[in-house]
Formats: sequence, structure tokens, C-alpha cells
Amino acid sequence: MNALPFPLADDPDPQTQERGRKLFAGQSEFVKGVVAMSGLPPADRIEVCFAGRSNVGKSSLINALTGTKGLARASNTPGRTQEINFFTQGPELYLVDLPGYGYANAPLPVVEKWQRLLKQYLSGRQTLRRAFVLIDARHGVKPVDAEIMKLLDTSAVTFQCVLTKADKVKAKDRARVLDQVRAALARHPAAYPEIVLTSSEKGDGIPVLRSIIATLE
Ligand SMILES: Nc1nc2c(ncn2[C@@H]2O[C@H](COP(=O)(O)OP(=O)(O)OP(=O)(O)O)[C@@H](O)[C@H]2O)c(=O)[nH]1
Ligand SMILES: [Mg+2]
Repeated sequence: MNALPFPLADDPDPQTQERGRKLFAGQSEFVKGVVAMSGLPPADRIEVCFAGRSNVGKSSLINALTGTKGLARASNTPGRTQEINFFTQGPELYLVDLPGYGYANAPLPVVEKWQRLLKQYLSGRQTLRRAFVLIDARHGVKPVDAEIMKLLDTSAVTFQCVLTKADKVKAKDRARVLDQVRAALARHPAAYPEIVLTSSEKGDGIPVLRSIIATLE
């Protein structure tokens, strides 16, 4: 038994892993980029969203999950994803790529506009089943991440922490960052009690995350 709070997600049993594989074997397509609540596609299926600081790897993770390289644009330029981008995964699921936050050079009015939209989206979307909050496995939870987690606490949306870029973290730093992340998550009632460690580059954690998404209803 793992007595730690916020353990790393276990490998799923073969049946659950197969559900995840099947779900993501389906076709994925870009639907639209949204800049206002009025532009949201119809809430006719469940959805999960990916939040995190600019450059943490949201778009890369969506590409890795769907197995479609250029689907969500991934770039070296922080703040590239400026809209709420909707992707279908098969007929039953939306994957939602949120604009990155914490981009230092963004002008204040832009930041405020996105915060407002994010708040409206997170608290107003009936079909949103889980928010994945991506945290760089080298850096841990930063104050801007804690802000988003606070927002999620008040939005009644369960969020799950996904550590990204696992291939870039040295073994000796991993335990320290995990401790920091666990301590930060413990302050948030909306945090799902399990962490997923991923590398979009190497594929680590991708089948686990697919299975987690496949079991949401
Ligand atoms: N080594 C490594 N690099 C990664 C990984 N995931 C993403 N990257 C790199 O990190 C950079 C940013 O990735 P994106 O997926 O564009 O990040 P984002 O969170 O979508 O960024 P914004 O859209 O600006 O908010 C790119 O250069 C990616 O190639 C990973 O698992 N391992
Ligand atoms: Mg992006």
C-alpha cells in the first residue's frame, strides 16, 4: 500500500489500459479556437482540459495523447496558444488546450482578459469532467500555479496534477520536486489524490493518462 498522500498513478489493469488505448485510437481533429464563452462548441460530450504555465508542455501532451504530431501546435515561443482550443477525440470526448498563464511579457489587459475567460470556462462548463494542471517536473508548483488551483477549488472542478518533461528531471531532483508538489496540492480541496508523471518526448505516463481519461464519465 502506498501511504503517501498524492501517490504517483499506478499502471492501470490491462482492461482499463485497453479502454484508454481504444479511446485514443479514434480520430482526433481540431474543432476551433475560442476567445469568448459565446464561441464554445455545443456541450454535447464530456471534456477534459489542460492548464499550465506557458511552455509547460500542454500542446505537446495533447499531441502525445492523440498520437498526432502537429495537432496542437507546440512551440518554443511561450504564450503561443492564445485561445481555448478544442479538439475532438473520437465522437465522445473533447480535449481542451487552455492558453498558458504566467507569461511574463504579456500586457496586463491581455492577462486580465484571459483570466476572466478562464474563470468563466472553468466554472461554467457543465460537461467539463476534469482539469489537468500541468507542472514542469523540474520546477514544481509556482505561485501562478497555486492561483489556478485556487480558482479550481472554487469552480467545483476536480483537477489532477500532471508532471511534464519527466525526461528532463534528474533522479536526484525528482523526490524533492515531488515533495514540493505534494505539499502544494495538500492545500487544495479540489486536487485529485494522484499525480501522473509524463514525458511527451519519450511517451512515459501517456498510456496511464489515456486510461484515466477513458474512465471519466
Ligand atoms: N524534453 C521534453 N520537452 C518537452 C516535453 N513536452 C514539451 N516539451 C517542449 O517544451 C516546449 C513547450 O511545449 P508546448 O507543448 O508548446 O508548451 P505549451 O504548454 O503548449 O505552451 P503555450 O502554448 O505557450 O502555453 C517545446 O519546445 C516542446 O518541445 C517533454 O516531455 N520533454
Ligand atoms: Mg500550447
